[in-house]
Amino acid sequence: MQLYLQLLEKVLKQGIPKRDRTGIGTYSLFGEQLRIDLTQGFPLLTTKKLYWKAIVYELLWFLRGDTNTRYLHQNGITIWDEWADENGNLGRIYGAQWRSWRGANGKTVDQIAWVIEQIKKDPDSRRLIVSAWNPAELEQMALPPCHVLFQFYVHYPYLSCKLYQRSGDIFLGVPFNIASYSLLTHLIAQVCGLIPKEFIHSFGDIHLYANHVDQAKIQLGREPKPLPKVYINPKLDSIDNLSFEDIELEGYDPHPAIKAAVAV
Ligand code: THF
Repeated sequence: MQLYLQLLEKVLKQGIPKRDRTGIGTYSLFGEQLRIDLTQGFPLLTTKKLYWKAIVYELLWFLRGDTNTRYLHQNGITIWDEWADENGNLGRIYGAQWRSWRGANGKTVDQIAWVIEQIKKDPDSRRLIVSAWNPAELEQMALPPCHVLFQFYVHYPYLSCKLYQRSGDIFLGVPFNIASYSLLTHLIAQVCGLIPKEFIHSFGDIHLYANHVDQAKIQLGREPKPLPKVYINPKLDSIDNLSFEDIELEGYDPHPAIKAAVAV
């Protein structure tokens, strides 16, 4: 994950001071991109310990079409609590848009089922897209989507994925986002009979919060370790049968976690 560390250093050194919605203040760059080779190991940061269980359950939660923190809580995950209302609801965020986008005449679109079907039926399609950015429903979301749109690309027997992220919290969120979409690429590849190849991560505003600067420097002083590997149950044939046990992480031996406060 040298690429991530290089980008972290670049944002730290070249980011422009910028005010933001949360009032904390950031150092920010616009239009950066990471191109991650998924055949060289799984891109889970080794220079600090990431909470893998939270990454997996959050993705399973999106894929269930769920937008209430209950399921996350049942699995001990609290990363969405700051934005939820008193009943744990987050409104029409990722899960709702991925699995039941509301269209005209009350018709809903299951974008995940659709994109899997298209990858199988028409792998050369240039429309293998899932969008969480639904302008008509932004006001019904606790937080407008940060990871806005992703596209798959089949170069048989490989599958690649590109994500456009409008806003990226480089110290806290981005390592989660990289792992989450890399895992999604592994999962979609498995159910489509393909091999994960590249994850390309494009950013709009990528920023380091002013209260994460010391943590970023600690991390940059650490030596990366060999990447872990992820194995998906080879019998998994549908995204709707997916469970935590279908995903196995092997060989993750990171440096210790580094605490940082999340900006709300
Ligand atoms: N808002 C901000 N400011 N940053 C984000 O990364 C972010 N998200 C989601 C929505 N809004 C965001 C929420 N995802 C953590 C990780 C991911 C989150 C929110 C918080 C976090 O605090 N991680 C800690 C420890 C987690 C734990 O142990 O419970 C970490 O050290 O990684 C990004 O999409």
